[in-house]
Formats: sequence, structure tokens, C-alpha cells
Amino acid sequence: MKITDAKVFVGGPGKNYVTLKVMTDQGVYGLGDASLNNRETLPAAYLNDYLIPNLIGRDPRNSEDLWQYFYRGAYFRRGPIAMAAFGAVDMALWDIKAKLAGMPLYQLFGGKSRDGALVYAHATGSDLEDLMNSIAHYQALGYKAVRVQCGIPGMPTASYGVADKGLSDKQFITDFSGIVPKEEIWDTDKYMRFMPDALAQIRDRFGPDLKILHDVHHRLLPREAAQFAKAVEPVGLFWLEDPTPADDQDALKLLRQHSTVPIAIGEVFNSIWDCKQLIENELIDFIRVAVTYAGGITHVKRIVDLCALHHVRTGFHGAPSHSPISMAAQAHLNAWAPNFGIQEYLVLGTPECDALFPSKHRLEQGMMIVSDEPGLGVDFDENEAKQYSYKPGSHPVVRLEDGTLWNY
Ligand code: GCO
Ligand code: MG
Repeated sequence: MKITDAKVFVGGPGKNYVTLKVMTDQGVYGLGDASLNNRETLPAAYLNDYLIPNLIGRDPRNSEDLWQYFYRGAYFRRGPIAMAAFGAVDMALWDIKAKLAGMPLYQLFGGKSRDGALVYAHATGSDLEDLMNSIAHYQALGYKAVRVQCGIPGMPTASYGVADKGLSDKQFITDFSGIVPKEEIWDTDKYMRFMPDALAQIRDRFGPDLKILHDVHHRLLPREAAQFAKAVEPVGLFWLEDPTPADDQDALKLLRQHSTVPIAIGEVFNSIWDCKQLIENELIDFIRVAVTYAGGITHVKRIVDLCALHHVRTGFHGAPSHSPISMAAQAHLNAWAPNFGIQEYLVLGTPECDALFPSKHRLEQGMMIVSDEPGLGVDFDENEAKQYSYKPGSHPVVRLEDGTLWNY
């Protein structure tokens, strides 16, 4: 069996999805996602210039060897661009293998460990009342878990995760007004004064059963993060995400000494080497990597297995930047993983997205129900894709009030 061709498409409804389609001499094809948010042209170029020419003629069933070939063969290892490109190839090869087997992908991992995978939605409010309404909205839709982000009184611009008026949470993550980012102002003192009490009020309003998550988005110093974690301890959060910048693995030690709040980190990690120390030293409770830019299914499964040895559960990244292809790959991992925790879930559900990526994966009462179709269980409509093309976009950049550059 041989790979005969592969193509990359960039574009999508409100997002620059990077979609890889790998064709074979047996008519079976596989799909992969390399949508590195706001840097999408780069994994697309990596695929077109380096990986696709090396794929033609190879046996698609040898996904492990091809992964090693690209990873070791690059000489310069890791990095989100390369890992996103390897990841897309890897997803496509697993898709082909499971289609050949005539099985849904989770069967190749060891079958299903659960019927539905718990997901969380994003509730957002410009103030606390607004946020309470947003939480109630998701609860009414059947969600059992919500991430809560709130505007901070006196903060000159919206804080992380809060949509501007008129914009839905799905739209605000990428600003399509151009490649030069907007700037936001951050004030740690105002955040520290407001947020713990706001979280306590949310718990009082919604009672003990709602799973409440909060994302600090890398904004605090280690000592501040430890203080914050201590302050929110009575709220009983499901998790506190990215309390400190994720590149410093030692930063969480102080927090761990002072608090038992569950910690989630890793949406920016692209390899097992970024989180090995955090996992082995049991400094985290949830791993946030995504198959999209952490080397695909082969590499993420390796991370999940290491996590299982250290009581770390999964909480894969699922911001709208990921296409339904990598969300499908994660749905299969979620169905299997013995150490599954939760899945962030925002991407599916718009009619345009469903038309471009038809699938039978579905959400029921806050649970993701994996499709039983062979392979990843998601398709890609090339005719639909013709209406979309790449649109430049960016994340905001964050500064303190005196102009010092801070972490987005
Ligand atoms: C999350 C994330 C995202 C990121 C975005 C950056 O927890 O969902 O923090 O919202 O900001 O993916 O590209
Ligand atoms: Mg996050």
C-alpha cells in the first residue's frame, strides 16, 4: 500500500483551519489538522515544502516509523510549527489505518472506557451578573462544567477570556482586523482583589454540583499564583488553569506547597519534554496538550500514558482554533483514556463548520458522544472548502499600565 498524493487547505468559517488530506493507491484517504492558531501559514508550508514530498510512495500503515522519520530526520527537534505538521500527518495515517480496519479509531487504542466524555463550555461576562447569566445559559443547555472568565472592575481593557460586547466567545480568540495585534492592559492587583470573591459568589449561586473551571492565562508570578490558589481553595474549583507562564516548570512548586487546588497546564506544550518534569514530580492534575500541535495522536498518547503513571488526568485543549478533525482525534482518545478528565469543547455546532467537516460526533447533555464510523469519523468537503481562504489574524498583546510587556 502506498501514499499517492497529499494536499493542504487553509481556511474555514471564521478560522484558518489547516487541513491535510492524504490519498492512497487503495482509494482510502486520511485527514489531519495542523491549525496552529494565528500562525497557520507556517505548518502549511512545513507540510507542503518538507513532509508531503517525503510521504509520496511510503506505506501509510507505518505511522510510528513515519513519525520517527520526520521527528528525528528534521535534526532540529520539537517546536509548535514542526509538531503541528507532524501531527497532521499522524492523524491522517491513523485515520487511514482505522478505515482499513473498518473500526472507529478508539478500537485501535483498546476500545471504549466510557460512553460519553465530560466537556466544558466557556462562560464569559463583562461583569459578574453578565457572567452569571452566561453560566445559567450553558447549564440550561445541559453542560455540567463551565470555564468562567469575568471582566475585572477598573481594568482599562477586557481581561483574558472576556468577549467584547457584541462578540461571541467563539469569535474573540482571533482578531481578524489584521496581523498587528491589539494591545490590552493587565493589572494583577485588581484581578487578585476581585476574582476570588467572584468565584465564591458563583459557587454560592450555582451550588455544589456545577464543575467550575477558571483560566488565569499565564498572568501571575509564582508567589501571586500560590496566594491566588490559597484564596480560591474554598470554592472547590474543578481546575485552575495556567496560573503561571507554562514555560517555567519550577514555577508550580510554590503553589503546590500552599494549596491543593487542582492545576491544569499545557495548551502551549508541543512535546513530552515540555511537561515531563511537571508530570513526574506530580506538580499538575490535568494535562492540556492538543493533538493539533503536540505531534498528533502518536505523541499525545505517549504523554497520556506517562500521565497515567502519576495520577494526572487529561483535559485536552479544545479552543475553536482546532478543527473538527483534531477534535475527533481527541474524542477517540477521550473515549479510550483510562485517565480521562474533561474535554474543552467549543468547535463543532455551527452549520458552516458542520458542512465543511461532516461527522456523527455529537454533544448530549454536556457529554461528547464519539462516532462509531470507521476512522476518525469526520470528513472534509472540498467543494465547501472552495469558498474559504487564509485571512490574517492575531492574538492581542498584553502590557502593564506602565507599558511593560506581559503574558497574553
Ligand atoms: C483556552 C485557551 C485559548 C487560547 C487560545 C490561543 O483555554 O481555551 O486559553 O482560549 O487563548 O487557544 O490561541
Ligand atoms: Mg487556556
